[in-house]
Amino acid sequence: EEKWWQTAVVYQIYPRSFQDSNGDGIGDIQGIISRLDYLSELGITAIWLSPVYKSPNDDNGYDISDYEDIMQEFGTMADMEQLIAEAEKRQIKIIMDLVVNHTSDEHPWFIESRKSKENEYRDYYVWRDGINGTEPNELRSTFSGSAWTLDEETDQYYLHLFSKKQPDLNWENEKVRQEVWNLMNFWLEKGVGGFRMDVIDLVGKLPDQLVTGNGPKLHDYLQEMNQKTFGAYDVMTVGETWGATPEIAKLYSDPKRKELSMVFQFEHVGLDQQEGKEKWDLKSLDVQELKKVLSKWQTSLGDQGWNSLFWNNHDLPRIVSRWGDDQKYRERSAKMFAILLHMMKGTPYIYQGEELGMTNYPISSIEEAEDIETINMYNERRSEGYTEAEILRSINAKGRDNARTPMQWNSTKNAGFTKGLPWLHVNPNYHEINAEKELGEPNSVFKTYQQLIRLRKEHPLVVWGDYQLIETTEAEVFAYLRSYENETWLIVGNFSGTQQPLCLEKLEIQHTIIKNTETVRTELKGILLEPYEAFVAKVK
Ligand code: GLO
Repeated sequence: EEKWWQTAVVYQIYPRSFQDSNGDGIGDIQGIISRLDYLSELGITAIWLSPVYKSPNDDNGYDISDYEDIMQEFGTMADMEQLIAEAEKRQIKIIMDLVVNHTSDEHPWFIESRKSKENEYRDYYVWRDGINGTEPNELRSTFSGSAWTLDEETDQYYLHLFSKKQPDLNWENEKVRQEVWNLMNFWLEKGVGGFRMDVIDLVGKLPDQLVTGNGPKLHDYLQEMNQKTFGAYDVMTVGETWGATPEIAKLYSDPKRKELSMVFQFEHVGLDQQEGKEKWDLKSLDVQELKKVLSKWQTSLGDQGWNSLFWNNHDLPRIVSRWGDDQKYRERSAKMFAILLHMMKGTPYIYQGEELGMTNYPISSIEEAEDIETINMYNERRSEGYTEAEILRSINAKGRDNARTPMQWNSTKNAGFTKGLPWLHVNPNYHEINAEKELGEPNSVFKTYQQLIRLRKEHPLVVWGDYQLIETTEAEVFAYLRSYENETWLIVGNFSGTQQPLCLEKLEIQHTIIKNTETVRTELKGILLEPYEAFVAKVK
């Protein structure tokens, strides 16, 4: 049975950086509403909204102090209801970011919990005694340092797999799960189109056994969640699952198990990181490996799952700067990434500004960083003896601020993002790269995304067709076939800044469907691809 989210294209909004409407330098909900027509024009059918709930912003909204209220800088509940209604008028669904592995330490539950060992909210969180005056064990926070912080009030440690201001909820406590179901139902009743579930693979943790991801009760909890909340609604749910393999993905998304619609897998975005180390420990991408990993995901889920397709999100650097060329071949390489991904099987996600080919923002000193993950890592590595230059290289390659700079709307001051002082630096290349300019050009990156979305809507082959990787002589040429009911499309992308030979003896081009160069391809035997060239052709 076909689901609406299988044909959807999702656009991720990071509200803080999307559009400011009141001049405080921070994006807001009215700003988003004012840009819905732009999103309609692009053609997307759902918005994944990064958190808009009340939050002290230690981690830009991923630390929530009230799940049923809106962050003051972003607006009010009335604004939020208006956003849902205005989006619906344009056939766009709103997918809420569900951050329930942890809350803010300013959430009333935690304020109560830390008061005394006897408090009725004590067991909402994970409290342990220290051992010989130090942390209960060696669990580490994703944002550097120990995952345990001592709270003087009761002389016990609480667990936080992220920042100190993000205490982990104790999902073993039935009352905690009931609170989560309640808040989810609150949003479902408001008419949202589903949930993106932040680090959901962590909620079954067993901290005493050093188990964080994929704990033994994880899937019981998700089945319970499905029954108690969205199971009765026609919504989409996507879990953020960092370590997922295809086998693990099926546990979440096999329709028979009644858990989630799909998960985000991150295997491909870990390929430029040294084995067993942190994301900051860089290595260059091997395109052959990328082809292998993406193809494995394309072919292994079968009817026990559904892929989510993405290069970018608010945690990742911009793809054109990361694996493309953000200078000479910026537009062409941005389109190459778009074509390769949007022709795959699954639900594509576009992160704000990706459709313009927005680039990373290079920083030259730590003072320019805003992100807590980056700042904590910097301090930790400085104390461990890394050089300033080494650390800055990692930050420029992988830091989360890269993708969080304000959306580039036009060439007026601050790229049209705000009339005030932007909370984070605007990339100075906004005169070159902005939405207004790209809407006016026939061959912009925006137009390529728009065309790709249209192709997905018009051709069932793009949604349902089988996927087959083609072995090419050159490692840097990514080629695959999609086929559906006697029709076959060939998708080719050159991942390098130099010409690359391609020879496909058995295929004949019937006509080109989309491309990113002037070159018109009529044959496939012994051709030389242009740098970053990509095209899609109907073949036989
Ligand atoms: C990635 C999240 C990230 C949050 C973290 C804590 O892992 O998307 O942005 O900082 O999950 O909520």
